Amino acid sequence: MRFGVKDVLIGVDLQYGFMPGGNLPVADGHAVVPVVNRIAPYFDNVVLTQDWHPPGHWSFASSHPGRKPYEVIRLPYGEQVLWPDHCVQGTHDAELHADLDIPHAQLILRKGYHKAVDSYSAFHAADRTTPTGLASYLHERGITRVVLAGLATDFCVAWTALDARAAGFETLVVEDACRGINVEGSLSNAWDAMKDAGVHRIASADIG
Ligand code: VGL
Ligand code: ZN
Repeated sequence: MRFGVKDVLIGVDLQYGFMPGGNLPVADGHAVVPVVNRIAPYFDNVVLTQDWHPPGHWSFASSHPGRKPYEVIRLPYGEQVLWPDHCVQGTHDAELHADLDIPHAQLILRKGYHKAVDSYSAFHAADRTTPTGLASYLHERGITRVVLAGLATDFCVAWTALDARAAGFETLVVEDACRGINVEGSLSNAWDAMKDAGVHRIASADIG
């Protein structure tokens, strides 16, 4: 597969916080870094996202007395999985992995900075209404197709993929360039939802 000026690779949350040793580690998460490095040069356009929470963010279990990480609670905008404190603004945990080698990345998009609402998706916060501006940015640049890689498959990658479809982009997920968290079946649910929305599943070996 070949890509051109109307395509963008979005590298999702390739941060220490989601790698082994981080605060919200995704099993084998670091293994996607060389895969993303290999495919990135085939793209004219690359955007990287960065989960970027203020201290005391409402998605943190520590912000809800008596609650533990990975429990689910109801917040005004819906169900919220509670996470360990992670990717706090300005900390090492929030930094992009130093082995990422994508100097031609054009935009680093931060998300999750509103204290009372999570943002798995790079397009909208979890209230489904507060936008990040990414859809306008991509549309204005004439981009029609979004290719996704990164962490975690079942949260930030999947929600970004579903929003990309809703915003009218053709959407591909590079399966082996992603890893999942998988809380209570979330990984297979995410693939089902992406399939139903018309998201295509490809392999990194298809690119080049
Ligand atoms: C993510 C949980 C909480 C992700 C971010 O990047 O998938 N997951 N914050
Ligand atoms: Zn987060």
